[in-house]
Amino acid sequence: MTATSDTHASRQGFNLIQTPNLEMSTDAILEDLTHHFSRTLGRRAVRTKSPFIYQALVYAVRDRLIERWNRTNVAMERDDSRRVGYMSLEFLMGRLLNNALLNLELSDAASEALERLGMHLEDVADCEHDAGLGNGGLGRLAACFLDSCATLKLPVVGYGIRYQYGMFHQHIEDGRQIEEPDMWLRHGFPWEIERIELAQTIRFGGFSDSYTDHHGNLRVRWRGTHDVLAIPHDVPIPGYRNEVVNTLRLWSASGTSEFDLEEFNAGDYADAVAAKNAAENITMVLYPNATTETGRELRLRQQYFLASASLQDTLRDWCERHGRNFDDFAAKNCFQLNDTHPAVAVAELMRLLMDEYHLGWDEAWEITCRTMAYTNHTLLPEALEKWSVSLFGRLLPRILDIIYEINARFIGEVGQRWPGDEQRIARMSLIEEGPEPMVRMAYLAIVGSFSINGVAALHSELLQQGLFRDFFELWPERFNNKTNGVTQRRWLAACNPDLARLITGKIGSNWVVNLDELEGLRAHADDQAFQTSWRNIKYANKSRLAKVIHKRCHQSIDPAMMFDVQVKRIHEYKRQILNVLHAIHLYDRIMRGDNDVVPRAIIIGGKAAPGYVMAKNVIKFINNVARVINRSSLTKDKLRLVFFPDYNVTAMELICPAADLSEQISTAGKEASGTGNMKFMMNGALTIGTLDGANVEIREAVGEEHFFLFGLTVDEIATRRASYDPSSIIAADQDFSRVMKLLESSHFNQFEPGVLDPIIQSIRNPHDEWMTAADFRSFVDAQSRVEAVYKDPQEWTRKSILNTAASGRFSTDRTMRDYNNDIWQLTPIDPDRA
Ligand code: 26V
Repeated sequence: MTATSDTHASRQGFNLIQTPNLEMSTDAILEDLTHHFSRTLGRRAVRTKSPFIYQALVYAVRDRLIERWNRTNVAMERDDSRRVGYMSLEFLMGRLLNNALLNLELSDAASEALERLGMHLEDVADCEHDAGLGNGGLGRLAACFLDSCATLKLPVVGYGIRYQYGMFHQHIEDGRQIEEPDMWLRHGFPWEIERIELAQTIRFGGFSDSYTDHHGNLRVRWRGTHDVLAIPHDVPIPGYRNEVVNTLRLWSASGTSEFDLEEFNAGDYADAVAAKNAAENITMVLYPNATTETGRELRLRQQYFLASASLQDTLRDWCERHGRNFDDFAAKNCFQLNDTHPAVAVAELMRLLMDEYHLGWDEAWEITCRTMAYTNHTLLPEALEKWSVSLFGRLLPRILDIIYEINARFIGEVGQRWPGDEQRIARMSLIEEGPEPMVRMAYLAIVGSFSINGVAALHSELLQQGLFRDFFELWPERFNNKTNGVTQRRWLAACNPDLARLITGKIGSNWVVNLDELEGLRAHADDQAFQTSWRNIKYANKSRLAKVIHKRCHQSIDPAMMFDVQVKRIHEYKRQILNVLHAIHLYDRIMRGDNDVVPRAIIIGGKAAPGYVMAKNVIKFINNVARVINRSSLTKDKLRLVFFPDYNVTAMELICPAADLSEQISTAGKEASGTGNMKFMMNGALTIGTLDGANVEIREAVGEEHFFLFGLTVDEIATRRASYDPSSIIAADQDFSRVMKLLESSHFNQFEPGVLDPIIQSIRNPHDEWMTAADFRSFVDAQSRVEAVYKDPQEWTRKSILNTAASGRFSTDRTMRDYNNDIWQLTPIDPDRA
């Protein structure tokens, strides 16, 4: 390609390394802020809470990021760095301003500049809308990974979708969830840079057709397609004070002009515009994770759109730098698949290499299997993705051909290893046979990947021994564990500044980049003065949260109460129901005149997928019980139950520094890892939890005496299931019987007959998948141990300090080092070397 060397030369010619960094002083920030406010945005009057001051500040910060961004990209090109494309349908970024200021060491300058205009950074930062491009843990994990990769200088590009509407907003009316669309782009997204010059064409529909090329080779082409343009929008991801700025590339769908013109010539102007609209639908909305959302055609379109755009982008860049020589492609590229959502990338890379770049099957397959790596995030069978063969054939006919061929060759391999084992072949086939044959996306991901990992030690073990057992027997060397983490920059340094300062005062500030150094706090766990400061900060954080709760829920809670918190998506397996049963038990104790109840505010928050009826019933249940408890004069200083509405990343930044007790109470074997558990621990909460997901490792790290364990183990759950009889468990337990009696006497739904029946039935159902009743007694006993410790503030504070001290290994810095050592093998970027 002649264009190749030109592009390369022009990039080299425009040498950005020579550009000096913009100044980081207060004066310089103020000057740029006013410049952007008046010139870029064309505004005059400065009003507090105006989104334009926020935007102007972002532009001033972005200018400083862009220089570092350019230098990072120049360094990666110069060194021909091996790189990773982290492919994810979700990046739950939250707000970006505070994080960018922290990482660029600009917080003070920005704050002072705004003070000179009579404004506070906090108020200005409050104008930022969360980038809620994710459902929960999986999406937030991807965002934490990006922060850690940039901080470790790892050349990792995030590839995702720029949804017009992110995670819906939640309102509560009559105790029920009401969804409202999240129009997060209404005032623009000042962090992004649209790069129309890098747009890619994505094909859908049509048919595949073989032909013979000029050299007499039999080839396949995909014809008669309906095409959509994928336009990248780049978001800068700054490392912590290290001159590196990585890229999150989000794709947005747009109609292609060629396609419009074709329709237009046929005289169907309106149809042409409608088709453009249909194209743009692809990136319109983030899908909520509910089983009702499975099998939806638009979701498969999103998945293929992301996979194809990202792979084409990587191949374009490769060819610009190396021409059409793919000898080193696998040595220089790796794609990490965040769950099976982008797993169609396995077949798409085969298609691109064979049909577009004319490699043979074997060569293309070797490249694919050496570049793809797959992370599994769930054991729940209903969450395992399958797409009907007929939908695949209609939407992506050429991709279906390739999947069939991959499967035929794979089945051949299984047959050689286990001759005559037809059952095993049927179990392992990428195609599930039946009246409606389905493509099993997890199996496609496994067959095409050199690495398959789970997200906590227990979860990875269960994958190998259960869900993926057959594959583990075939390729044990491909399986590994990578325990999740969270970034301490957002989840301690930024969200809990007072605690961060106290910690730094004791052990220095290096924990911000090496979280293991928190171990140094152990030595101070018994220090009375340190304990007092620690407790005072927690109290102040609780007061801050109490104020927000008062504003949003019109509910007063005393910061002296124990803050007992469960915030996460509403799902049956997470057992919010169990938490409410305990709240009812405490209410019952108070009503019986028990004066020993430790004053407690139970705070529950989370969204239910709009189509997940039972999860919505759970929200109604929480709110109904809350209304009764909070109205009683007897409970006034003893017990509050609060449903925190519209829980999101920004809410967690307020909530986790204020928690005393972290509820991690899923049925053992159901929560792959959990990451909220890690945020709470880092901020000094004690955990009450089952032996599930990363709880196991949290307990190990802090020591069993500093963790409130309860509930059946994975094995016990399996053994008990066969003879599970909730009603006899209830009858044999006085406390439980009283709780159920209150529930069943309509005490919490006096004027709403029957509304809680689904909840009651699920608790009493012998086939209750989540076995809530089985863990009631053990949970209540563990909560009594919590009360006993909470009554001794010194002991509680000591345990709180020890929890923070032991949270070092739950940094995504550690997680990313593990991925890099075992899977990616990247060399850090060196943007400073000329
Ligand atoms: C599934 C679906 C299916 C229907 C369409 C939309 C959609 C969106 C997401 C999902 C995936 C659910 C898997 C998941 O979120 N797993 C969580 O991953 C966290 C990070 O590893 C982990 O901490 C949680 O335990 C795990 O539940």
